[in-house]
Amino acid sequence: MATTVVTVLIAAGGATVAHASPGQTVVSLRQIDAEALADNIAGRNIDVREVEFTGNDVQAGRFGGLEATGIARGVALTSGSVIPSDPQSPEDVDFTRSSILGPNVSLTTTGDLGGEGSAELDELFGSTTYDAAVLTMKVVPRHAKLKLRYVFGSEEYAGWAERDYTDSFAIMVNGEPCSHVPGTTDLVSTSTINETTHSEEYVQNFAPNDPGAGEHDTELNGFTQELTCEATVRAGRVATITIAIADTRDGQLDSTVLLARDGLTSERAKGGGHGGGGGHGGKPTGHWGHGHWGWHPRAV
Ligand SMILES: [Ca+2]
Ligand SMILES: [Ca+2]
Ligand SMILES: [Ca+2]
Repeated sequence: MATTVVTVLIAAGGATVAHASPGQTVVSLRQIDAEALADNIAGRNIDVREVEFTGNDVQAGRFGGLEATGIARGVALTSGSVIPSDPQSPEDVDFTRSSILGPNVSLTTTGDLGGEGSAELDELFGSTTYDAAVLTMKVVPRHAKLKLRYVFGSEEYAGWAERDYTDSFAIMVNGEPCSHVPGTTDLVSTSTINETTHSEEYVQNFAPNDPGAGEHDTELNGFTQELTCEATVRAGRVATITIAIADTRDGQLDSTVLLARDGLTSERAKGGGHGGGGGHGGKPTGHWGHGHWGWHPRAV
């Protein structure tokens, strides 16, 4: 059995940080609550009313020091773990290292948590999902335009995405997906933004068989440029924002979304137009099915 040497540091504020590059921090829902996540994301002209998180506590947290990803501070949701495992803990057997903290030491970072998928993502992507992390926020925006800044990243970037292991991710506003590849109605995923498709939106962080060659100080094998979800809502009325991410086909190789601190904002719609980013491109997904869960070994 391989032996892993892990350096454990106690950061200011008592947060346990292991295997992180200097200046990088993350605290999971083991230490803070879902309201703290919503407060971190909520920016100008947004009033948070209700917050709910579904998933394992290690699948969501607040991070700092990740300038390398384009989003230095904010909230991460992942199909693995945002925190490294505690080597002393008998509980932390389903994951090893953080899906976000740098550097990129492995091309196969996995939290295989045995968690349920998301029926909504199953339907959107047409395949069964596992280890879903879902943050739902009811907010009151001051104006009719809603924006949310994010970066999507994944361990599936290093060969598996091309073999149909496209993990599932969506940001929805009042049930309408808005996490589109810029200028299209395609949902952002490893299949729609990668080395060959919309490569202008893609940042690769590895060389084959040599993760240490990645220039960006994060565990993510690849990630998108900063993207913005834009939706048109009713000013002064409650809007429901759902951010969901999950593994597809099996529970392995983490996919992660980083949401910018103060990145959820509301603005006046300009010139009476719809701003081009409104959610008029698709049909509401109103049907909720039953999630399935389980996992299958993958040779990695
Ligand atoms: Ca990695
Ligand atoms: Ca997983
Ligand atoms: Ca995966």
